[in-house]
Amino acid sequence: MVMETDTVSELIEHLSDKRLGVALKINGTVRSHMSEYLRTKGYLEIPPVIFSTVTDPLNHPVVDPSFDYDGVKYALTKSMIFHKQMLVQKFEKIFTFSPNIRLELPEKASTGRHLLEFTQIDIEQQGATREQMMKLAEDMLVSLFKKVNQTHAAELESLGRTLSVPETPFKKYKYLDAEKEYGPDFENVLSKKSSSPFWIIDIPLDKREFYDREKADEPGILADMDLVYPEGFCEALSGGEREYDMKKILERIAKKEQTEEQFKWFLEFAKYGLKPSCGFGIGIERLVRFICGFQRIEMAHPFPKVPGRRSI
Ligand code: ASN
Repeated sequence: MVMETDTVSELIEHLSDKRLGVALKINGTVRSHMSEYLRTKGYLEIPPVIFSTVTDPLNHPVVDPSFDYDGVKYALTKSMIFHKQMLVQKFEKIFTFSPNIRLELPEKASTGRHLLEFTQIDIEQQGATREQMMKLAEDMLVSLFKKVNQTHAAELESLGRTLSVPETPFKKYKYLDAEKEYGPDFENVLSKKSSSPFWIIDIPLDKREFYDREKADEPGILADMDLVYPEGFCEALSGGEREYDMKKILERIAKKEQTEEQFKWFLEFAKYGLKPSCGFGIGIERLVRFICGFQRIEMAHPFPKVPGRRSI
């Protein structure tokens, strides 16, 4: 396969597109509003981790970038899940704007919502339940959409976009029920036919990594949630309650045929005891894309890196 390569003239054209200017202004409002919203509720903002000995295995195939420094192998952060779980032991309510590198396979280019480099706002709370965190996400997004409509009415109009403020609580679908009714592509199908964001909950254990907790009353099902944007924009957020039982963590790693060595420093930390927590992450560029109603995510980033393309 011959990969397409970005040219400087394409970059100049992209940087000159008025829609990018709108997206960047809205990106600023998204960050400042969510940051203030969370700080007011007692969440502590922590700096991002760009590389580490341990990162999220992700449960889907990506190319893994890593490097050796002074005899230690480091990976670029795919998500700060383990760092969130470590920090939340001490600081109880945390959030971060976390740059993530996920070198997705070229076929992901067609989704219009994957970038190899993006930022997520990643939140975690000690002792919280999934339901509490779902309410936090709903209220925060509603508050953000109101703010964006107030602050950026003229800009949204210039894009021909009407941003509806959804009613809460958002609709919930159980993963297996949705799959049964709408088939394997249920997220896309439901997203296209919905006019308001909705939740997919109770995700089967094999679909996620060991750090998400199995429901006590439903073996094989995780206390997880994904939020899906309407109008075909698809996934907005993923998260869940975390596994804190060391025995179960080790069983889940073995079940996936992963090695304890892969997660060594997190597992050593976990031996001191983990408290229950729950959290989620929202991709910022996907959120900006949804707010602006862009067909593709590239318009939400000045230097978009698209799977299967040689980017500048
Ligand atoms: N941020 C997600 C979470 O909190 C993890 C991820 O991005 N893979 O569950």
